[in-house]
Amino acid sequence: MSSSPTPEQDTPARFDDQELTFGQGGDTHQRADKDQAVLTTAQGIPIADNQNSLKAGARGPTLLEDFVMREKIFHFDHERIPERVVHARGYGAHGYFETYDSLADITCADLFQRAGERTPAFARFSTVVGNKGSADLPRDVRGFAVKIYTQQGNWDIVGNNIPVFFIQDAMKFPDFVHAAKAEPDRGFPQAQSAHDNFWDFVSLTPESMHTVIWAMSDRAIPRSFRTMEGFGVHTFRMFNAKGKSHFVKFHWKPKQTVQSVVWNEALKINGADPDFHRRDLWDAIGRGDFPEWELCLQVFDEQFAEDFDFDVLDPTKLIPEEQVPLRPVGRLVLDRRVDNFFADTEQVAFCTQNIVPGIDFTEDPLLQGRNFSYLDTQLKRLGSPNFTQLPINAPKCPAHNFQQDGHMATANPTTRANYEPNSWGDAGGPRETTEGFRSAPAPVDGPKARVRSATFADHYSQARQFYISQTEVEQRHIIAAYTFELSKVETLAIRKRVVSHLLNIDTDLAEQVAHGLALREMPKPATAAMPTRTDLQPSPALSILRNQDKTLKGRKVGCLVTDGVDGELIETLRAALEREGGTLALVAPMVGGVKTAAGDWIAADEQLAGGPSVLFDAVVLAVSEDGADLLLEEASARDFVADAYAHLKYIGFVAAAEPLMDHAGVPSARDAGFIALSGDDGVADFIEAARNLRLWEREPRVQHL
Ligand code: HDE
Repeated sequence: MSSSPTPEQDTPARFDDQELTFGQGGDTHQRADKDQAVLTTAQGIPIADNQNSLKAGARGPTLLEDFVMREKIFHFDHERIPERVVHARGYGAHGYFETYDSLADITCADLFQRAGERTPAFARFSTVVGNKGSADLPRDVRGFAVKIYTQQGNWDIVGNNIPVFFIQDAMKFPDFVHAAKAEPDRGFPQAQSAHDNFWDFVSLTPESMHTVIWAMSDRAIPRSFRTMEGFGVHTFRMFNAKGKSHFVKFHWKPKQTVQSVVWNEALKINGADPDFHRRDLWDAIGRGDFPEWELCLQVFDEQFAEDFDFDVLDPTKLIPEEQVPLRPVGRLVLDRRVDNFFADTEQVAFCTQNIVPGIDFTEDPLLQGRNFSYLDTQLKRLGSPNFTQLPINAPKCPAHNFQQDGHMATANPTTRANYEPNSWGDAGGPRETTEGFRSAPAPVDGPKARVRSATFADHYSQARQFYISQTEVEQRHIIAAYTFELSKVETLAIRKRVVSHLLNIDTDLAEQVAHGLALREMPKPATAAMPTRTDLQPSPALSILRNQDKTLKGRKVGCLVTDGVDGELIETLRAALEREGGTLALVAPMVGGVKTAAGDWIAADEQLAGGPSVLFDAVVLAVSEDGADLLLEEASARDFVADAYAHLKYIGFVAAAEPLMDHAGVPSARDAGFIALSGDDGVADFIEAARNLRLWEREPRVQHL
């Protein structure tokens, strides 16, 4: 198997010294030399001219007999496959799952039996609402899907980065998705929930209120795929060799710590680098900083399920970690980029029904509907039931059955028997095993009916619990997010209807959003199927900021440099950051680089116009006096500083940068987020401060709405 190229290998070694010949019309011909593959058609016929179609005369019509061109264009015409109806935009990577200890007490699933065993895995992260070509940072739930190629078949945990979902019954999924995606008459907005249809639907669907408040929190604008939690959402079952069954919920905890961006930054990142998240994953793996998540289980029994405040089959509810602590059972490490985006990330086909012996479903009505949907959608998307034979989808353990034929069949049986039972003995093909998948014998009883269980009726209590578990900073962000989104809603009645629900969650939240919308009249609280419980205690685990590690590991610092920069300072900074596990990117007026005060040349990573500060976790202004002077006339330099300030970033600076900071509107009484790089400890002080990632105390000075 070929390994991913290192960053240096990304550029072809022979770039500068290729042999070129030119044809009659000046067209370029690159001929294969002895070490190079020959260009052929799909049928293997060598191609002499890849520049010109076959014509009757130099200026005449193209001939139908030109099979080389026809095959080339035919294939191109069919390059696209349908994008995913949801989660179209995504990015994946390979890696492995490592089991910590035997979990035999809980499950007989093969991958959990042997401590330290590594099982190959593939993960795909995604946004939900946007089309395949949309940007990485809309306000949206993120998909977090993992395929683990176990020795007893593929197990897919097709989860999200938010532990609950908008609806309780699969029956409502098409309505929800239609309402969230672009409005059908106008075909926009793209990748946004900030529009009438989304808010109309959710405000008429009170069960969505818990997930909506998560979506209005910073969880919906992650800094990186690497800094997201993942959740299986539904309650699943696990059972051990003796048949003893437990309920479980799956959690992925990022080793990189959870981190989000701020909303104004997200808006700008979408313009500056729409591929921000995929590039980040690609880069991290390329530099050997392999992202890692710990798989943790919440394990509980029927009795707990009976006693718990909510129905464990209701996917709009979570179980606070304080009530059922997480049990770490293994880790997922992503250590290999895809060799080809289409082959792996596009063609990977996740399915909630890919489950292995020892794990089972519950009757969660959303999960039950998903179990139908995924296989069905893959057939449409990949065009053949043989998508399971594609390398990314094929199990890595032996797979034998009597399925046959179909479009693009590549794994074809060679034996006579294509049915079972048969009397062909050893030549008769595969047989059943007593070790095979069995469903947990959960009793099922009841009349057929289209009903929603009364135990699903509390729609507000956990939304309130989520809100009161947040820090004040996070609550402010939630208020601002509702205000932003509802300000894009044109219909006043919908804005009011949402506020009427917020009144059932938290009065202050509702009032602040109403104020932000300049609602002249406060609506009455929405009619609630069940009153909001006020006895649920805050769950600190639900807050990002209460749990964030202070670290620059895996983070990127952007340093603005000009000619005359202090080269030693840059080297000290680079070395200090590398010790932290972070990286330094130099942003210069020209990408070729700058000349240091000592006359050395240092190459830049970004040109200023394409390297705004939104791309970095912290910034340094290392300009010279002359350089700062020139940059005073450069709008992108002003934005670099003004945005870093507005986005609450730590800013290291040299004295020569002061005029630039004044020009960018930074108040002259610099706050604790500004660290002078003068003196011996300047760089160390900056690193220590920047580990905090954001100076939240600054926020009230830069944002009131
Ligand atoms: Fe999905 N979902 N979903 N979903 N979902 C799909 O399958 C569906 C739900 C999730 O990276 C589709 O291959 C229904 C919850 C992820 O390839 C489709 C319902 C959760 C991905 C589908 C849900 C998810 C999908 C579209 C409600 C979190 C991307 C393309 C009953 C636990 C996987 C595809 C990837 C993709 C159906 C709700 C996660 C149409 C019917 C809840 C991460 O089959």
